[in-house]
Amino acid sequence: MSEKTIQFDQPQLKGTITVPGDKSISHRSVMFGSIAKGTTTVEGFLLGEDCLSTIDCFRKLGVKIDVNGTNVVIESPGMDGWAEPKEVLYTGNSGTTTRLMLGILGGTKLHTIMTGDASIGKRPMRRVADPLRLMGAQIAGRENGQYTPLAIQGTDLQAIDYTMPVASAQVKSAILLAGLRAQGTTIVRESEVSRDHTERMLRQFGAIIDVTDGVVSFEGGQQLTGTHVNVPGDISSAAFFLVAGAITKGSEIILKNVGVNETRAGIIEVLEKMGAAMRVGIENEQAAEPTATITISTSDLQATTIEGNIIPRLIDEIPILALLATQATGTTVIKDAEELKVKETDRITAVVTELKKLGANIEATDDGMIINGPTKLHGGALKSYGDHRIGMMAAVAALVTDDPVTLDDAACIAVSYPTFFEHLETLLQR
Ligand code: SPQ
Repeated sequence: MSEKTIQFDQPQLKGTITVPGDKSISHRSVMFGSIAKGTTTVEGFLLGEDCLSTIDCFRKLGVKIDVNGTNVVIESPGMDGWAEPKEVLYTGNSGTTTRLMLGILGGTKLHTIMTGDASIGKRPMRRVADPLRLMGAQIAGRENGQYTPLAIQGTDLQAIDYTMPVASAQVKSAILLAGLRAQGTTIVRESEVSRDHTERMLRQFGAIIDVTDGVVSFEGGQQLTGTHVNVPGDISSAAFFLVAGAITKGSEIILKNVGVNETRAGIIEVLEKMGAAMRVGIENEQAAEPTATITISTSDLQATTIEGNIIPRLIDEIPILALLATQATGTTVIKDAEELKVKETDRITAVVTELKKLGANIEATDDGMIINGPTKLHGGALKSYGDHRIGMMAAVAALVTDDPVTLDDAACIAVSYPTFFEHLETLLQR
């Protein structure tokens, strides 16, 4: 545990930061680079703990991965050349690593065991294991494969036509990755579109894939070819500074290199709807993953309703949007977000409990929360529950509290944003 007291005296945030690499895309760059035979180079890789867990797993499978700052070089013999690991594959705190690896490992010829930290041990895995079993995958684990540790005996797979019961990019991606090795055409049907980095990267690595009206389909047995991946900045990390800039008096922040893939950029729409003083300059619309420079200033915010198919496009931003709503005029309603309950912690309970400690007028509902604002927040002793996004929400809250915020475990922030406090320091006007 690393307790941290966060205190600011009439803070103002000004200046420019370049947001670190996207976590979802960084994971996938290593996974795809390891599946492909040959060399893949990655630029802008996120050196967060979750992505380092993914690298560690593939090294244990015999893939050569060199990390030099945020540049990564992957040299792989291709999936058929992977070695059966002598050790357990440790996925740390990373749901993405655990769930996507399950899809990848199911179609190898290898026996592997995967486990993670205490939080991973509580996160549901049958949402992935069940469709993979329909493809023929052999997966064993606690409560019939619901919880880690998971043992996977790789085998031949058959394609499936699967209708997603929940909007989840991890479930979709695990099936698509297993589909690479399956016989036949794998089809995944989504009623609400989740982040599509896997589909985009499949194309980047040379696969032919069709995406029409929420239906993803592609032929198994396609070989991937090593390539260059440019990882944009993570909009889920940028979100903390977008909100910090909007709620902290006398601020103007420029965020560079923010990934604005439309399946991730729901927060921009919400900020616009709430009246944020923000400019979004898109730079390379044609890139595999477009980016933008975003400027945000102190804003006069109005409450809003966040619901329906925008939820998967901003699911990880809800903790920080809840804080934003405490500073907006009126009642903000967040619904259709029950998926928050199965993240690193139950993010509905965690957000409501912690913001209440600061004096927020916020109530939990079954599928979200209701927040009345604006409220003057005071200080307090907050818990992160080991969840990086709750930790960063607490730190940003300290910008608008009149007393210090003490955070029980600030180290967990390194999961996705190891330079978070440095960036905050850069922006603070002393
Ligand atoms: O990897 P992990 O731990 O699941 O990370 C989180 C996060 O907040 O960083 C969720 F807790 O992001 C997920 C995201 O919520 C990353 C992800 C992906 O890269 O595919 C997809 C989302 O999860 P899901 O369950 O909706 O597919």
